[in-house]
Amino acid sequence: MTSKIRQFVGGEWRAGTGSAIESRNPARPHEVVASGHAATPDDVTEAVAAATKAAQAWRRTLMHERAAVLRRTAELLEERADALGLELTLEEGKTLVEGIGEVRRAAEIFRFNAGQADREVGEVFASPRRGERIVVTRKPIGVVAVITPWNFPIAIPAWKIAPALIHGNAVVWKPASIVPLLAVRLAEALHDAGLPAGVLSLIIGPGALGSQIASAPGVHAVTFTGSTGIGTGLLQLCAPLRRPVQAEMGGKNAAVVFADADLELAADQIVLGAMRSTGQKCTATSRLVVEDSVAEDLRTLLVQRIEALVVGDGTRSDVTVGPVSSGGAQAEITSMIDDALRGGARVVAQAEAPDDGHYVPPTILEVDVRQPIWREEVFGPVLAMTTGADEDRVLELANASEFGLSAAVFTSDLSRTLRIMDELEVGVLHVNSESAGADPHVPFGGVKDSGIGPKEQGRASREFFTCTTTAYLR
Ligand code: UN1
Repeated sequence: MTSKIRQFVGGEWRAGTGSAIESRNPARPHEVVASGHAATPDDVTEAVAAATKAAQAWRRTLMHERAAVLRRTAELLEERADALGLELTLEEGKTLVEGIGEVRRAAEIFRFNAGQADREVGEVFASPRRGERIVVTRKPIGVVAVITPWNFPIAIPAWKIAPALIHGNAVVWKPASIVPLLAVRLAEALHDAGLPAGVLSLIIGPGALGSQIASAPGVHAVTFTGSTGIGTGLLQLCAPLRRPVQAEMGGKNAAVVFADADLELAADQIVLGAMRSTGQKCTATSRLVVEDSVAEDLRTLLVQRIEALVVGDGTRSDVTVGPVSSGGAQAEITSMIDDALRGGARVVAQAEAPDDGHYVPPTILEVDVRQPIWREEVFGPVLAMTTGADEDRVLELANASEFGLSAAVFTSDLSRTLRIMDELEVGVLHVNSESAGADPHVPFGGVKDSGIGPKEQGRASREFFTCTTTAYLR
């Protein structure tokens, strides 16, 4: 049964009067999951006007009242997790375990952010002048444009919308148009939880609507997750408006394996990091650097694990890797693998994949580090591998990237770990675990071309979603 794509503007659900849009199941591409009509530029104008109006009252509600709405949203998402998780799998392709897990993760993010009301909200400083205190308070920034990708259709929206709301902002949200159904579900949960009209609007449609929201008069800040190309475009769009942009962008995350590592553990974690969510995470492991002396042993362990993967329709309980998101993504990733092979790369391991959906076989390639596949983000189940003679060379290879989101380091040497914490140019470092994964209570985000603006998640998120006033009280 096909679900309805609806727009949510100023507290009202509407059908949308733009062009016809639909989402399809990447495991069974003939199957339409949701259909309806895109929003129009007029919807955006209305949504921003509604947000501007609603923001005035929302910022004045008690933080604990806002927290109650977020907590109720978390409960509703948890109650609906199985149904929404299935819809997520049908629309985005990840396995059902990943789909349901993601809905629960979104609930957890709302619950963490509700808890912000119980934590300190400002700072007090001593004054060098007698009879004075200096107090730093935080206020909402106003109306925030939220632009989200397709690979985490509910968790990434949650980790932008929840902090925006708890800190008293109104939101105009444009999700990726290939996963509209989960966006509708999250807006429904917020509406059902009692979010006042206009505090959140949902605009589904082509990318131009995202640019319109980001640059609309009345919007104060833009938070974005997606490709480095689109993020850079948003930065350019917003610079002359002097509008802050938080952009979480690409990654080319390395796993680094030293000779002293537990190789079985490393092989397990590398395959999870590279292949979970079909490699479609900005935090996925997409490069592997191994110390020469253990490379052959690690290859053997990786081959066993890759061959054990079951690629297929994510609704099947035996499947461990789903399809990629679309036919376009499938064609692009396949051509990157083919180009790499033509350029001299060698297949280390490859799983079987069916040919009746948008599947790409999970693949590990041994590459020359001058090849594009070593540098460019693939966003699919592909891991490029090389070796290095010693710690210095291995770290040099790991750092030789324009990106700097996450890394996974495998070692049992504490001194080495401490050196690596200083030397690796990444925003998120996992030692003896896979490169992906992010807890809701700690900062998340990259360095170099992977991100710009304050970090997301945890208390760090308030750096973006609030502005401060430094008050000298005498
Ligand atoms: C994770 O590692 O579980 O777009 C989350 C992305 C990241 C989120 C990764 N912003 O893939």
